[in-house]
Amino acid sequence: MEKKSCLILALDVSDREEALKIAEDVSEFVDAIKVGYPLILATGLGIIRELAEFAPIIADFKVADIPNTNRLICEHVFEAGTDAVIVQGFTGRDSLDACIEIASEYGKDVFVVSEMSHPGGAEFLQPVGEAIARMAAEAGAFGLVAPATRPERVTAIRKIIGDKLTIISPGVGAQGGKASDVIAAGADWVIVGRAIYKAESPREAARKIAAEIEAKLKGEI
Ligand code: NUP
Repeated sequence: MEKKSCLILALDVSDREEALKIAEDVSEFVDAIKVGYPLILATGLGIIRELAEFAPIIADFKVADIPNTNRLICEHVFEAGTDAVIVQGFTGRDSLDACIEIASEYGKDVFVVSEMSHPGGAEFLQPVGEAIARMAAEAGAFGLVAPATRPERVTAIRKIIGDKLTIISPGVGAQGGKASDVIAAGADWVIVGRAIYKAESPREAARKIAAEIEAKLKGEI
């Protein structure tokens, strides 16, 4: 995944035409499109290849099962044409290893959730988030998912993993996080859903967030 705008679109709409239209409109300003259960359950896995014409695709299935089931899920995900999959880390090293093994067979990437961005993410996951980050680094994951709603946690996780892994960070916009703060805290990419796809002009919303990130990276703000 090439780092240009440092922005990833979370495309959680449920209509195929709407999804394709938004993807086309914003493609100039996003480095990847993240798809998950809402879009895939509504439209089917085939949408992945259609969307892949506009940007690399990250499948947010938060895979969280025993190693054999994880392996089977990841095979389907990569066969469908995705470039990366998001998996949970709390299931342990063997479950994560199964995902990474399949990903490397396909030449694809695995992102591991270390801590979730919603308030409930602080209840059970946050206390083990740093241990999950360490495990993901040891296991050879490509990156981590860390919360834009708590930039200080992104910084703490960045300290643990150094430059070894990338960080993608959801929670900007609708959940209250600010793109430039999260990039300053150490994230490589911010993930934005509703603040783009629910905007009157998704293209303009994406352009503005990309411009904010660029200004931060150039030290202009
Ligand atoms: O911790 C997480 N928080 C989160 O919001 C991990 C995620 N994968 N996500 C996803 O990011 C969430 O499922 C949604 O697809 C996207 C954020 O969307 P929005 O809050 O910007 O609309």
